[in-house]
Amino acid sequence: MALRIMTISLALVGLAVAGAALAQDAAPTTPGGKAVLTRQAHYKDLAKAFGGVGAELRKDAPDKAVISAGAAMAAGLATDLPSWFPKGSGPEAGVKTAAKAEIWTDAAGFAAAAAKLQGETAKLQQLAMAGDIDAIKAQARAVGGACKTCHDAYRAPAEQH
Ligand code: ASC
Repeated sequence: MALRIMTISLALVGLAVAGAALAQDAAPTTPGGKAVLTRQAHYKDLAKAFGGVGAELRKDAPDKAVISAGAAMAAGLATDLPSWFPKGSGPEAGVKTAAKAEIWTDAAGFAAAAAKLQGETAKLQQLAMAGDIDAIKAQARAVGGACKTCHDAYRAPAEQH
């Protein structure tokens, strides 16, 4: 009897935990929460565009048209990137986000990091159109460096996402 009640209690606790997890993953309704999801979708597009360039560069005969298209997409997204961080879309948004508070408390530093990405992706786009694969590869590394510099300072480590 006691065991049975305990089993039922444990099952209820399990349901409550699952319910809380569901509640946390439910679509956000606040502007900040919505902005987090929009931002994450933009970053997926950016990773796909830049990742596509990298994948093409690793081929024996990279397709310059594919590289140019990916570089143009990445440069366009980088231009928009500062608008993905409205106030209220940080750790206080109430949804899971890796965006650190420093994005807003160190707004000048973040703006500089975004400008760096814009410069490096614009350069990648130009070199992609020029078509020298070795130069494009070197510049792709510079873009990756701009991603990393910003992530190191302004994005929480993966285990905290
Ligand atoms: C990518 C991607 C990133 C960056 C980063 C560079 O392709 O999705 O977040 O490059 O890994 O350090």
